[in-house]
Amino acid sequence: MRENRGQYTTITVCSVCRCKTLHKFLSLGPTPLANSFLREDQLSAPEPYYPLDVCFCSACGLVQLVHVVAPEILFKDYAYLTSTSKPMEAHFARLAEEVIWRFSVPPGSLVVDIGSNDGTLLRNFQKYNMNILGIEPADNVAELAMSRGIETVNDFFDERLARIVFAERGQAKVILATNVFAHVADLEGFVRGVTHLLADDGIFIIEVPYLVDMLQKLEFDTIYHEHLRYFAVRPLVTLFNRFGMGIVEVQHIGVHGGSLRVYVHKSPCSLSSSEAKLLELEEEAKLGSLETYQKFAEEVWWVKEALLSFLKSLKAQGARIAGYGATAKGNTLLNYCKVGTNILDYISDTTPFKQGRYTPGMHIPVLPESHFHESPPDYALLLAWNYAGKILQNEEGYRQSGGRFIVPLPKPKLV
Ligand code: DWN
Ligand code: ZN
Repeated sequence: MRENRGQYTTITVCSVCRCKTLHKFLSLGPTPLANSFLREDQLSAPEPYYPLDVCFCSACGLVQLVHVVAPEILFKDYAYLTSTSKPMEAHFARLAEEVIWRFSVPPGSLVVDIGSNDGTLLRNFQKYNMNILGIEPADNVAELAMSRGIETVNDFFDERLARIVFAERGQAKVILATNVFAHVADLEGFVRGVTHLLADDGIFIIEVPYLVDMLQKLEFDTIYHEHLRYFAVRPLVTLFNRFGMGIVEVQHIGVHGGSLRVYVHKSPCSLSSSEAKLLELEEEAKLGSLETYQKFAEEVWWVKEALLSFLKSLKAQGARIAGYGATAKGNTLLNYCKVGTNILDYISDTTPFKQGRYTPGMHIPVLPESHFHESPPDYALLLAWNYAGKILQNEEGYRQSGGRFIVPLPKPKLV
């Protein structure tokens, strides 16, 4: 473990409303970065750990991390590739079609994807002859996208970059930010950049994990340093209002354990029925009350105890257990619950970059999925629980031959 003062900052005001009304309710303890998979030669070196604490703003309702790790440390070299999860490819193909048909986006329109990763989403817009542009800060990932024919600016998106893109390419008809809005350190600069680059009749679309799902399904492993905020509709309304923008529609979708897809215009608009319905749901879920979060923190502690004793009892019976999916969220789960190589023999994963490496903190070897099929464990701990449906279907053979999946949350369950 290594202390990293100077590489993270501690927030004093809310990143949405700028109030100082922040209440810390959960600490997952010093934790390594969720995507810092290690090479074998790095295993004996001290590993950087950062505090992982969460607070609630009682003024606007935003849930956010207390400590912000410098974006260059998190995102310049990145392990996660969208295309390694087949269900996400299908999800993004549907998203592109919905956007194009719903907003009648004509061919040739500028479509900008912020946090474009390997270009999985943009490829779908390319098929419809859109003028596509990816913005991706990770050098290795941007390079891969370029090699796949996706024009990509290798940089962080902010107001400065928005002005450059605008000067070179004109205004964007569509700006997408899927699974990146919660990751942005300078949220205000980001939104200002969007208002600058977006055409007056353009549409800005974000997808973020939904706080209600995280609380109700105890998805505490969604918490890691990359995710600075855990959004609900109410703080999003406050945020976009501050910039004179308006939410056109909000969809509650299934990806990543339950997410919000939000369609935003550059100008204010009246409250949509979808927005009103979710605001009501948030009232019912008591998202405005600190006690809701304190209760969540207690439940998180209980689920850790339950998972660990469940896995230990299987081990005591001589079971062989492996992890399935070396996910970022899995590393929160493993580090917080202290599940190491005493419990998991290995974790199988489809991402070439992760294979042959070790998980941050617990140092569990990551092996290709072929290994899972050649040497199937008695139990597979499903760390990629967000794809449970698809994975259980794909692994029908493993299950038929007696293998069992363990779904860890909201409480450990055998499938
Ligand atoms: O926001 C973020 C989300 C979108 O992606 C990031 N900050 C980082 C990343 O989080 P994650 O790693 O928890 O995401 P996934 O999509 O749950 O990761 C899936 C992982 O599991 C990948 O490494 C691929 C792997 N996988 C697998 O081995 N077999 C995935 C599937 C579907 C499979 O069948
Ligand atoms: Zn606030």
